[in-house]
Parts: sequence; C-alpha cells; structure tokens
Amino acid sequence: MTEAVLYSLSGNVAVLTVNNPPVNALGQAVRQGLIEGLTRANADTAAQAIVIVGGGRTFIAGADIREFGKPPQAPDLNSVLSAIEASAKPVVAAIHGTALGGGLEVALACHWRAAVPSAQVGLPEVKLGILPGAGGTQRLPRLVGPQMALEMITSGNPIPAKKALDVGVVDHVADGDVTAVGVAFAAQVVAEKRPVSLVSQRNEKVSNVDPALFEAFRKGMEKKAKGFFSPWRCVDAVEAACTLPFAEGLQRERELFMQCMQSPQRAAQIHAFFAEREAGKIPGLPADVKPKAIKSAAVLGAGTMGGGIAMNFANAGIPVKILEVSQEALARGLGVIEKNYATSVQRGSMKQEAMDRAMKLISGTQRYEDIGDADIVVEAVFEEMGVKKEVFKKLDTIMKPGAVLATNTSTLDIDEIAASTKRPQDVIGTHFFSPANVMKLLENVRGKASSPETIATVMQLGKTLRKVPVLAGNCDGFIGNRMLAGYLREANFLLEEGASPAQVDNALEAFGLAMGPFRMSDLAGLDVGWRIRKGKAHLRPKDERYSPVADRLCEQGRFGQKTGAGFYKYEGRNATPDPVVEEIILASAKEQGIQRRSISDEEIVQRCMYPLVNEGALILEEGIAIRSSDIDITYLFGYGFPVYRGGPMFWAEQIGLDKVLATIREFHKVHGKAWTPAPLLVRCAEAGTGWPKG
Ligand code: T1G
Ligand code: NAD
Repeated sequence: MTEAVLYSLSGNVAVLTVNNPPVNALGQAVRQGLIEGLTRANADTAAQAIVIVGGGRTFIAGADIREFGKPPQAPDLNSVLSAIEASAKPVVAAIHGTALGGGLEVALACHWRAAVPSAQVGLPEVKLGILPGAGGTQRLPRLVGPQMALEMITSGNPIPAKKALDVGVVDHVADGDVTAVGVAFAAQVVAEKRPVSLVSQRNEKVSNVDPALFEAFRKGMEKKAKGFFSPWRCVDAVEAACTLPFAEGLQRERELFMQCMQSPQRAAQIHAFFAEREAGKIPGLPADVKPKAIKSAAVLGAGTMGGGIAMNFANAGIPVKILEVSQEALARGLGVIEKNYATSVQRGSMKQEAMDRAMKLISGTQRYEDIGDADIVVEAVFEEMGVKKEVFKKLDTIMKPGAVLATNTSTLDIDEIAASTKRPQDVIGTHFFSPANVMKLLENVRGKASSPETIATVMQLGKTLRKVPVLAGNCDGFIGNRMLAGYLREANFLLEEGASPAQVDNALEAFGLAMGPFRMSDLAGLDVGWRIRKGKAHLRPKDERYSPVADRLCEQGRFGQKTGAGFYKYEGRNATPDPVVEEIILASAKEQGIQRRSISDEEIVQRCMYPLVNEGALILEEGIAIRSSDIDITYLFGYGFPVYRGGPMFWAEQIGLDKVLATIREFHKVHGKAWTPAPLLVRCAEAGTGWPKG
C-alpha cells in the first residue's frame, strides 16, 4: 500500500487513514491507496466494516488542485468511488476538519457518514471555476433534495456538522476522537445489521421535481453569478440529477465539468486560490520572528473608515476604543456603527446576540490617556500630513512601549509619518478599504524602519480580522491606489472625450468590476481624492493633461453619496445621471478644445484597465509588490476586480503581454507619455513570457 493511505485494524473495523498533509488532497497516491486499502479490507477476515478517515487536522479537502491541467493519472476519482460503493463490507466516512469537494464526494459514495461536531462539509468547486466532478452533483441532491443541493453547490459554502445531520448529508455526529467515533459507528452498523444503502440508488428526492424550481433558481442567481461560467453549469448538472438516471446524470456531470475545465475562468479562479495563500508569505522575514499578540485596540477618528475598522476588531472579539476630537463626532461615529450592525441583523446576516456582543467591545473617548494601553492603534483621521504627524507625535508619548502604531492613510509617506515618532520600527501602514467592515483586503505598508516583528504582527492581524493581508512597499499610493490613479485619470479623460459617467461605469461593470469608477468614487467620497489632488497640485507638470471635472464637483460640495450628489445624484443609494455633471464635463472639454466623439465600450475597458497593468509592471520592478499575484489579490479583494479574470496581471497574461503592449504603444502615440510602456512589460512581452514568478 502507498504511504498516502495507512491501513490498521481497530477491533473488527479496518481503518484507512489518508496521510497526505496538509489537507489530505486526493492526489494520485491517495486514490491508489484507497483502492488498495479497500481491496485489502474486503479480503481481511478480521474486518467486518471499513472506516475512511483523514490523518492530521482534516478529512479530505478535495482533489489535488495542483494536478489540474496536467495529464490525468489512473485511477481516476470515479473509479475510487465505484470501488467504495461496490465494497461488500459497509464503508463509513469519519469526518473532522473539512470534507470538501472530492473529499465530500468520497464520503457521499460511502455507505454511511459520521462526523465530529466541529466538522464542515461542502462542495466549493464553483469557487475554482468548476463544478463537483465526481458525482457530487448527482449524489448530494439524492440526500438533501435539489433546492438545498443547488444552494450548497452554487455558493460553494460549507455547512457545519449539525446542519449536515439535520439535512441528511451525515448520518451520525458525536464528540471525541474522529477515528474512534467512526469505528464505534461502523461497529454499530455491523451490530445492527443495517442494510447497505447507496446514495446513488436513492431516487425519491430527485423524482418528479418541478422544472420550475430550476428556472426560479437561475432567475434568483442572475445578479450574483453575473459574468461567471461555472455556477450555471452547476445548475445544469443538478437538473440532470432530477431528469436522468444516475449513470447518465454522472455522464452529463462529466461533460459539464470538462466545459468548466476548458473555460479560461477556471485557470483564473485557481490562480486566485493559490495567490491568496501566497500573499501571506513574506520572503526575508526571519523564520523565528513572532507576531505580537493583539488583545486590545484603539482607532483614531470615527469617520467613514474609523467606524468600520473598529467593527473589524469587535467582530474578532478584540475590545476597541475609538478616539475623536469632539463628543459630537464621536456620537455620530458610534451611531453609524450601531446602524450598520442593526442593518446586518435586519438582513439576517448577523444574530442580535452577536451584535450586542460586538457593541459591548466598542467604546469611545476624547482622551488619549484612555487608549495608551492598547496593543495596536490604527489612525484614521483626515488625509493631511500635518494632521497625521501631529497625531503620531502625540501617540509616541502616550502609547505603551511595543504597541503597534498603524496608519490607515490611502497615499501618504509612511516613512515621513514614522519620522514624527521616536519608534519608527513600530510604525506601519494598515490600509483598509471602504466599507472597512466589508472589504476583505488589508494592504499592509512597510516603512523602511518597520521591524520584522511589526510586519509579522499586522500580517497575522489580517487573518485574525478575517481579511486577506498583502504587504506593499512605501510609495505614493502603495500598490492599489497608485495603480488606481491611471485608471481614474483615463476614466475622467474619457468623459471629456465623449463618454458619460454611466457609459464608463456600465462598460466596466459589464467587464465584471463590482462597481465602475464613478459610482465607486461617489461611495468612497470625492473629498478624499480632492484633498490628495490639492495636496499635490504644485507637483503636477504644467504640460501634463489634467481633467478638472472632479475638482469642480467638489467645489460645489458634491462629495458623492454622503452629500447626496457627486458624479450622480442620489436618492438613498440609488444613483441617477445629473445634467449638472454633463454641463461641467462639456465646459471642461470646450476649455481644452477637446473634440468629443462616440467611444466604444472596448476602448473604455482598455483605456481604464491597461494603466493598471502598466503601473503594475512598474510596481513589480520596483519591488513595491513582492509578486505579480499580490497585485492581483489587491485588486480582487480591494477594488472589486472580477475573480473569474484572476486579477489585472493574470488577465493581461491570458490576453498575451505582447498584445497588451501593442495597444499601450498605440495609446502612447495618441495620448502621450502617461502611456509610456513599463520596461518590465516590454521585456516580458518581447521574451514571450509571463510576469516573473516568485
Ligand atoms: N489541492 C492542493 N493543495 C491544496 C488544496 C487542494 N485541494 N487545498 C489546500 N491546499 C494547500 C494550500 O495551497 C496550502 O498550501 C495548504 O494546502 C494549506 O491550505 C473532483 C475537482 C481545506 C479549508 O476547493 O478551502 O475536489 O500555501 O492555507 O486556511 O469534484 O485550503 O501551504 O503551500 O488554505 O487551513 C475542492 C480548497 C477541490 C478546498 C484549509 N476543494 N482548500 O484551509 O489552509 S476541486 C477545495 C481550502 C475538487 C472534485 C473537484 C482550504 C482548507 P501552502 P490553507 P486553511
Ligand atoms: P472622514 O473625514 O470620514 O473621517 C475622519 C475623522 O477623523 C473625522 O471624524 C474627524 O473628526 C476625525 N479626526 C480628525 N482629526 C482628528 C484627530 N486629530 N484626532 C482624532 N480624530 C480626528 O475620513 P475617512 O474617509 O474615514 O478617511 C480617514 C483616513 O482613511 C484617511 O487617511 C483616508 O485617506 C483613509 N482612507 C479612506 C478611505 C475611504 O474610502 N474613505 C479608504 C481607505 C483609507
């Protein structure tokens, strides 16, 4: 037997322990080992039943994703599952940790399933741009019915053991060591001579299913699955389970699975899966550096960002104090927090007890003395260097030694802020994204003095706050906002050249962005960008083209949603085009002698997306980003870039860097030096390679 599956006997039960750390993925050796283990157990006269269990921290977490795209190796997973079903002796899956994807499909092929209470089971394949390809779409609906199967398979979200028991995915849940739980249940199955029942032969829940169920489900997922390929194939596969006999349904599932495997979205979403895990690894950090424990926090400023940042700490169970300049500002900030939680409770995405627990962890103050003992302080005051330095000078005198002094600045120089303290080694950027309690990205920004311990602490904090942490170097706008500058520049130029805010937003939302540039700017608040531009106006070369449209909106107090008008006018959160904005655009175009023309959506996408790629190449070459996939993660989790395109750098590689370069060179001829191709892009395109790896 391969070492990937270990064989042992516990009483009259044979135990097959999958031994493929870290997550017991179903690589070739595991598949081979399971078949060999089943054969041995069925031949073993001492064994009356068989338990399949995962060694280490989890059951099987799915197929080995690293094998995708490589030539298939026998045995394939379906033949492993047929061997399980064909076993003369009852086979019990004993589940702890996570039974995901092919792992749950193995369990569904078993005759019985037992779990410990902390276990989770699910079919997350849709998150990888595929669908369950080893019978999951045919067996799960036979256990839980088509509606529940559709929800689990199109969301890809796991369910806890208790719920799995309630809906029939598992047959038994008990506390204790998972192998012992599995062996005891298997022995009970033998003792009670329970008849072997194959899930694949249970048809009652997939018979006479009203076809309208699938139409209604497709209708219901139009918004969430917009632009994606695999979720729709998932519905087709579950529908096949309710319209075809099992064997034909399995065949249909295979066809749909292969369609997903051939879709470019699969490569993009798997790239995103591994990129998210890579982002947390910081080369060069001493192996023995330990993150500091964060048991208490403070936040300065209870504005748009401060409130959301405080909610993250409270949601993670960390007490947090918010400091504001006035009681009125504090009350307003705490009020917004309470309203946000109440909205989540109303929507059912949060329980009232959880809200009460979180609110108890949040308190306010105007006294610096009250925050001195916190393990970390995150500053989120106005985006003005003078104000930031004033605040950090103050923090330097009152925060306890070793506390992390973090700033949520969007663009300002971390080193300059750190230099206003005597402990620059404890200063670092922790750039959250609006709304801070929702957006997953945490762009940590190292200063030249930030210590390895401070870096390790905020990278770990990202995970604690359930964010996706990325480490950026210190430069103007770091990774995300630096790239965004070119994107917004072109979006504003396109307005003067003939497009409307709605046309630009719609073209980019059709491309897959969660929100176009003008709707996003109105959400974030136009005043933040205005403050930044005013602060830099003296640096802008006179001959450089500049669009004054956004400034003129701000001069009229149009800061976006928070003032009821920006690039759009607002009823609540509903944006409608505003003729006032059209007039400002026309006036600006006239002043600059710009001939307006009709602009294609394709040009809008290229003019707005290619600056991300070009600037990304500069950022990579300067080492501001450790790897190109970190840039992708920044845009996937911070700027609503569609995961099915993998991120701007991966997307450019899929198009071909040579083609991207060719178009950038065209724009360079027409629109000037802002479109100067990045040297790294030129080198990779001419070498016919992708971006440098690692
Ligand atoms: N294949 C290969 N490597 C995997 C893997 C997998 N399925 N899952 C995790 N890893 C690696 C991961 O890259 C990381 O590596 C290490 O394991 C620890 O992971 C036929 C076709 C299980 C919940 O989608 O959701 O089955 O960075 O950091 O936070 O229908 O990993 O250390 O080098 O994420 O504790 C379906 C994917 C596959 C589950 C654990 N299964 N995995 O989370 O650790 S498709 C999935 C996860 C399939 C069948 C189809 C999570 C986890 P490294 P980690 P974690
Ligand atoms: P905001 O204007 O909404 O809130 C700032 C708050 O800071 C105000 O309530 C103000 O009263 C308070 N404040 C000002 N000076 C203070 C001081 N000395 N001590 C304590 N409180 C003080 O601004 P915001 O949008 O929350 O931005 C805050 C920071 O976060 C800025 O650096 C900004 O660049 C950054 N940021 C903003 C966004 C965004 O989308 N709004 C996103 C990421 C980062």
